[in-house]
Amino acid sequence: MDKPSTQTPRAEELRIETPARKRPGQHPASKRLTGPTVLAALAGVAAAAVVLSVAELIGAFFTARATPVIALGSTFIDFTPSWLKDFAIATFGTNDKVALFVGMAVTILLLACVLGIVAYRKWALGVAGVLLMGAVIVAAVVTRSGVKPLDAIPTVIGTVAGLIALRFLVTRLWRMRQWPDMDSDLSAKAPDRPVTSRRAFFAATGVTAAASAIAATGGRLLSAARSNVAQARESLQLPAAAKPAPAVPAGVQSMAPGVTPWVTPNNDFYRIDTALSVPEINAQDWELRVHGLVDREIRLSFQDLLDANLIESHVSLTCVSNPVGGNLAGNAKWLGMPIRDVLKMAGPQEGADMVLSTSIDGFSASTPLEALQDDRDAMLAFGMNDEALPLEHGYPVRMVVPGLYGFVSATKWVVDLEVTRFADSQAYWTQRGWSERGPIKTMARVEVPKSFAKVPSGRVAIGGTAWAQTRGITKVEVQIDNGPWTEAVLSTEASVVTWRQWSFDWEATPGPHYIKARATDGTGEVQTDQRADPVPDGASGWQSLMVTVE
Ligand SMILES: Nc1nc2c(c(=O)[nH]1)N[C@H]1C(S)=C(S)[C@@H](COP(=O)(O)O)O[C@H]1N2
Ligand SMILES: [Mo]
Repeated sequence: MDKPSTQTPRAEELRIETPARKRPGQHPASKRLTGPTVLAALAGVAAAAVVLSVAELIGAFFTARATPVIALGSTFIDFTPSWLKDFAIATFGTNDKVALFVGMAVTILLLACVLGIVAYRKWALGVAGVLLMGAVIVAAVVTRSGVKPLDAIPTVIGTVAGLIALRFLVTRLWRMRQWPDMDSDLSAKAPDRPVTSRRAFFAATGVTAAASAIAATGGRLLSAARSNVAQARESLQLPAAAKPAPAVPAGVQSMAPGVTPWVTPNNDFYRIDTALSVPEINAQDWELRVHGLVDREIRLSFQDLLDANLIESHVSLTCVSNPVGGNLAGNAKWLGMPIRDVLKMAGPQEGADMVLSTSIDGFSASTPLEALQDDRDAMLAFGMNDEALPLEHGYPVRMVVPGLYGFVSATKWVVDLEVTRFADSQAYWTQRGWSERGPIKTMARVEVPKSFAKVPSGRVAIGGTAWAQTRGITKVEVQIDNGPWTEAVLSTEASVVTWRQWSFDWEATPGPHYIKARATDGTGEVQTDQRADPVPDGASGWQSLMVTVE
């Protein structure tokens, strides 16, 4: 590609010196589209692709969370104010990560364009810009939790490669002397350089882009090949529980067709976390450190867990970000070791009232010590619905604490339990404006018919799911328009830590109608109609939906 400056330009490169292209005063849009600024921006984008893809390729040999895109995204997530997180979840649901990646791609693209243009106009300034970007990425990488300083190597190599690519492309732009509006500064810069054609520039850019694509794909394949965590998970044999889950009674499923299955299959279980790349932990390497206000600091291996007195039970998890009527809740059968037993081994000291659990990627949750010791059977779970915990749900080990929203209890990829006090430490979301405690609020959800559905008149089955973990559901009532609150038929209750389904037969008459539902928990308390946003400690209010009967 590259030619020494003494070589005469090839014929194809001379072809561009046609009068049509040089005629002054003729500035058709097509010409401006391939003007120097646009091409310089393109060079910047190609160079950025080199930075990211080379880092991805080299990164296959380092911690996955340390690649530039993941580290930048994760850092962004950590600095996301709670209103924005709330907005992202409300707007994009569990696609919030896709939205983040799209936002990042646009930002990186714009920055790359600017840096390309700057480098073309003033190379030294461009270099400074690229190095600054590299430094920002390195900072994002090395400040990730559980990431080692050496994990900065992929970014450093990527940045150097990006600079070389940028130089390679920008040099070609400088050598193009046919710009009609080239300023004198630039003409002075390249008085005796050979002329390069647009075609040569595009070829160089194409080669750069193709090389990036190959590097990125290679990096992906290489990291997949090097990771055997997924395979190890597949082949894990779950031991039997000393206290198996009670058989699920008949009749837990709502009689209304279309209501969500009572047990949520693993693949359909909602996923909420701050992890942009799912942490991959080898069960053999996993260790749980229990420390803080304890008599004895202890360390637990995965084998210790397998050998423990295991319990198994159905527990429904709920996310604090779930809006009224939302679906950030699921019910599964969990297998694990009671956290009570772990704490007993360590011996919590007088004055402790909280356990701060931390995941390998730095997320943390503050759970009342009490909730981990009482008979609700909080556990360190490694089995979910008769399978090893899926990677996205915390493999190899997560916490499951009945009755508390996930953000203060359900730490996935958990590696550290610090026995402490609410007065002394704060968890991840508490530092971002959410509550320090999160008991689950009583909630009735209408699942059929759907909001704004058109239904035929006559008998219509209304149905859904209600929850108030650890208190249980004793009543669900339905109100049509402004009529009386009428009791729905409750499905069988499996336990107070699982959700409970319900159904209601409605004689529907033509026209628009409003359906409302509310639940009563085991303490006799009726679900509040006081509307509250998810921030800081969970949404409340009655779900109300409109349907049209035809
Ligand atoms: N490591 C880690 N664990 C985490 C989170 C997280 O961001 N990181 N999010 C919590 C929240 S807010 C919820 S609601 C539950 C969701 O668990 P699930 O994804 O298995 O449904 O995980 C909790 N555990
Ligand atoms: Mo959550």
